[in-house]
Amino acid sequence: MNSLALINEFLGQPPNFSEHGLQIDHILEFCQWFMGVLFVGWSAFFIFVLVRFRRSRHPVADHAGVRSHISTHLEFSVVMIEAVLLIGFAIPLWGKRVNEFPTGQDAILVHVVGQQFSWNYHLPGPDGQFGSRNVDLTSNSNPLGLDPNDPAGKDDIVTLGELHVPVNKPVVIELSSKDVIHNFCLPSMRIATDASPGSLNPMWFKPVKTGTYEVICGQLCGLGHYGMKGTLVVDTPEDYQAWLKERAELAGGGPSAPPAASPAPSATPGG
Ligand SMILES: [Cu+2]
Repeated sequence: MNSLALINEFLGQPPNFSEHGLQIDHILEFCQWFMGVLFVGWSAFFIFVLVRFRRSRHPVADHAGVRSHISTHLEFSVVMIEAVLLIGFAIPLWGKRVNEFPTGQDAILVHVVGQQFSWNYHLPGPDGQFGSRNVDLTSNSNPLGLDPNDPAGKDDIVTLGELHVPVNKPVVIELSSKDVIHNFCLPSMRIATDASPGSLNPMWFKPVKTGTYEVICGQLCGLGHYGMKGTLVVDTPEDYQAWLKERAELAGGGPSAPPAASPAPSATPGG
């Protein structure tokens, strides 16, 4: 982490391992310091007023009030700094996240489906095409309801709990949910998006370092919410290909067998 990110670190923020994360950290760190300065300033002013205008010294109220304009200037400065933060930094960064989705062959596309209380991952397999899903086909051995009659879905990879992605490649995730609203949160990648039933919510990030990182659910989604954790493994390109091959072999059960590579999802709280 950036050595200047003292407050971020103090508040327990894990180190950043995504390409865009440093910009978010800078804004956060600046906001923390700015709020700290405002807190100390306003607190000092409050104590000063309590002492300076105490009853024993001012038994009669002064109805004219403050004549100096210093507080107006101070408040205007605070508004200006906040406007610069919002218009100059936060909105452009947000605009880049939502408008500049990576396209083309380089990007990895993964469908992530939340459920109480785990994360399912759906990858297109060697053909690069996602098989269609039908909620009526959902079962313990077919957690995402993959249509066994769709040829595009024959080689699809479905895993539970652990997702692998290659390092230094943009990863686009399309999120949905089987039950309630969850939130696919990758603290180390500085990104999180809601997973809502009935809609496909996109998000993207670019991991810049190999390693194993935590996936958490960022929405209070039920009794087992605290245990709704997953793992994101950022691999070297070789390790990623090996993982893909291994999962594809496990999934390749023939036309009649939908991918059943993952264990049955636990529907019990805390599972
Ligand atoms: Cu959840």
